[in-house]
Amino acid sequence: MSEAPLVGIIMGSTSDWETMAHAAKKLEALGVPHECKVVSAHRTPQRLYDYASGAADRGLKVIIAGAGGAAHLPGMAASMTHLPVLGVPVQSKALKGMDSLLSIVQMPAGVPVGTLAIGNAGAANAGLLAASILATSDPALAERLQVWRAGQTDGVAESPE
Ligand code: RP5
Repeated sequence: MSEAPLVGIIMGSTSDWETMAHAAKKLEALGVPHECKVVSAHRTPQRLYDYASGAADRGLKVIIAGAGGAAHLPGMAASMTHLPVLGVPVQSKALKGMDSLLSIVQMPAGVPVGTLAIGNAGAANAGLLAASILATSDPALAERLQVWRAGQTDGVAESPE
């Protein structure tokens, strides 16, 4: 997208992209400018500091952060910005994402992370939720979101056959 990004999608590893692409796809479908970056809390802490602390000044409005295992990325990002941070627990191999979920969801009071479901559904919903947040001050996006939701409703079959 050529417009300045409003949503920053960050993930701990390139291996998270398969999951986090579902967030990007929803933002693309709704015409929300966004960027996607690999930012690891453990392997690239300085990159995380620079990204999170500079996000608001660069014009970002929402951050979606996905990570797996000992998933500190969403919480650490939230600690360095006042922007809303949506956390996506990526499904890990060893513990099927329960480790990711518990690492992200149990934030101490004072630094919130809006935690979504484990895996692809969580990533897709993070994209939709970011769009909903932006739509509160963007009537055209609110209209696109409602059209998208109506299309989803229309697409549900009445019978399984
Ligand atoms: C986390 O470790 C990443 O978010 C990823 O989900 C997990 C495994 O990373 P790789 O070893 O595949 O790079 O930091």
